[in-house]
Amino acid sequence: MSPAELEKQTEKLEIDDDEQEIVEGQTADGAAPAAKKKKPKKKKKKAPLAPGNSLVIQGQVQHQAEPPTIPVARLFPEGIYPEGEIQNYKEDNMWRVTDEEKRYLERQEHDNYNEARKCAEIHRQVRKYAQKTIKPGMTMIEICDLIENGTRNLIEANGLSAGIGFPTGCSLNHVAAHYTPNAGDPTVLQYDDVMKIDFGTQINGRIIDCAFTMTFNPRYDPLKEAVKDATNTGIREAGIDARLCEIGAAIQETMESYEVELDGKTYQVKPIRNLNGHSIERYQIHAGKSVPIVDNGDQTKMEEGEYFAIETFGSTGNGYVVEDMECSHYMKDFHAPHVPLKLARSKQLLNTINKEFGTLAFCRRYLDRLGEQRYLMALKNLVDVGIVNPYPPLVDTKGKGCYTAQYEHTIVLKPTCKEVLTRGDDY
Ligand SMILES: [Co+2]
Repeated sequence: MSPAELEKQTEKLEIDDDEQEIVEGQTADGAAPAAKKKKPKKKKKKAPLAPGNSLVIQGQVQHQAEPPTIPVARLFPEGIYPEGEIQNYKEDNMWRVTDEEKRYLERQEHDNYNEARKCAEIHRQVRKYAQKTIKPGMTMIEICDLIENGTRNLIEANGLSAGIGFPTGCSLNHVAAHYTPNAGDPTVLQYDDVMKIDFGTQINGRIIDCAFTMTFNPRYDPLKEAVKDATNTGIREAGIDARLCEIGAAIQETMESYEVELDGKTYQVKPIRNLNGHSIERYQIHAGKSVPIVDNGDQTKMEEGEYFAIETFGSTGNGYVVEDMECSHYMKDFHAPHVPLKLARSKQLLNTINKEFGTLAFCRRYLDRLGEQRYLMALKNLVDVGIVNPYPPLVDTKGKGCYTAQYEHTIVLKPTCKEVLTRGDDY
């Protein structure tokens, strides 16, 4: 049974249960003949918290609204969010599943996992609406607004403690990553576009980083399939003590086993060899370890407790990206030096950045909405002195036939098992 079917069935069972409860309620009101013996109250089975958009609360099925506006905290009033997909560790680490000490350690972390699961649930609900709603003809700004407003509503955005994790990537075609529109960008989504939607959510700095690819022309389906499979390969190979280069090699092998035909030409899908997954820590989207998507010889191992974004990119171009186009993404350097700033405008802009984003990534549109104006010189100054780093779009070969796709999940290497926090019934 697919997760979607399972969820539907669970929901149906729960509704049946509730109907029964209503009947019992009427009996208690004295509406039924007194002779009727009251049935012992059946212990209500708790609904499994399946990832999805609905939950049964006291006989009501609560659904997310469209567009998404209901804070997830209201859909999960007990404050317990659905677990992601659990994958057991392999071979040498199988003992962890039942080990008492590891189970104890894992229980200690419950609140942290729950926070990450809340972020992941918001991602699932927002992307479900995005996948249903985004159509050719929309501007890139409309697309980002839809996703970002959804995130802000569901997470109850509140400065640094909850909100958007990083700018919404909506890179098109040969552009693989780090494109989001700046104000006035007139770009309109086309039927033949390949768009990577890469957006994030964060609570107390715990960032969920998760991405998918949207296309409308079915000719790209094998490209998407290749990358989805490659990302799932990376997730499967990830684990405590797993070597990064071996994960990369497995991803590469899967990716390259696919071909895609475009305009009568056949392309072997290539991994974009200078793009990586990455470890994530609080308020630090790239925490130091890179997860390659080719065999790069890196012998570094993954470790217990680490969070990773496992992301892979497939391309029908060179399989190599360079920086190009106007920059929209910026982020304060996590180890930014303390530099005395000469320009008052730069100081003021840095105050805004510290207060609103800290070391989280942001884009020019986020400064615009905070009311910042004519900030480009000050921003350049902060870049020049090394406090802020720019992240321009990353592009593969421009030209006919170059398209790139991406899939990404956030996982956590818990003491007893691996949890794919952002898994949904879509990918
Ligand atoms: Co990422």
